[in-house]
Amino acid sequence: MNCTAEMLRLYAVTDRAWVGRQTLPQQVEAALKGGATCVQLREKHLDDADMLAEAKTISALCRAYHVPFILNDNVPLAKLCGADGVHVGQDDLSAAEARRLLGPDKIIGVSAHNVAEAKKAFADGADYLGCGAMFTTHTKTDTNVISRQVLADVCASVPIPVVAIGGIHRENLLQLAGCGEAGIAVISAIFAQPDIEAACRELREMVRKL
Ligand code: TZP
Ligand code: MG
Repeated sequence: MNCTAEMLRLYAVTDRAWVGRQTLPQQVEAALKGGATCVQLREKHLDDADMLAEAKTISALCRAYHVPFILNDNVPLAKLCGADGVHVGQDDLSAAEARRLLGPDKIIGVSAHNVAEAKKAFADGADYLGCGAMFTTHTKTDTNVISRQVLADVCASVPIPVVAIGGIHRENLLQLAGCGEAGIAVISAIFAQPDIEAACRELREMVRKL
């Protein structure tokens, strides 16, 4: 097992849409100071050279805070930048292929929207699942909202930890209590906030009640 439930309590997923006065690494460091337990670099538009440079910087930061660093989608780059693992969606390469390329020790996360996808990802060697979207979100438009019951069914269907994602913020977070998830994965409720460190500290405190 490469991934524990503790690692997924407060999973900060980056989005440079809100990079302003601070750089993305500075924002990530604020999230780490506030108690993020895992960081995923999710870049949809950077070229490989820029992404590699950024991934190396953020990977080193996460290592300093003893927090796993996960790269979205890009398995070859994950190998090059020293990431602890990758996260793949249903339209990316399979967990089995990612495992073959990365070896037994890296963390592999897979997005699952239902029990069938969850079971397949587990059988393919996933270490954790991301499940959602739990609420309406403006951050990712090509996603559908699933019910609490689907989240609970996904959590019960596999022996690996599941992190809930999608539209989660301080006002709706506790609606997910009792579904069996290990924690929450969050973009805008962290990176769109004026004080990222304080936002993380508050969310980290709240996830104790899940
Ligand atoms: N996958 C499902 S919903 C989502 C992703 C990446 C977006 C999450 O962003 P936010 O801002 O936390 O709703
Ligand atoms: Mg993807």
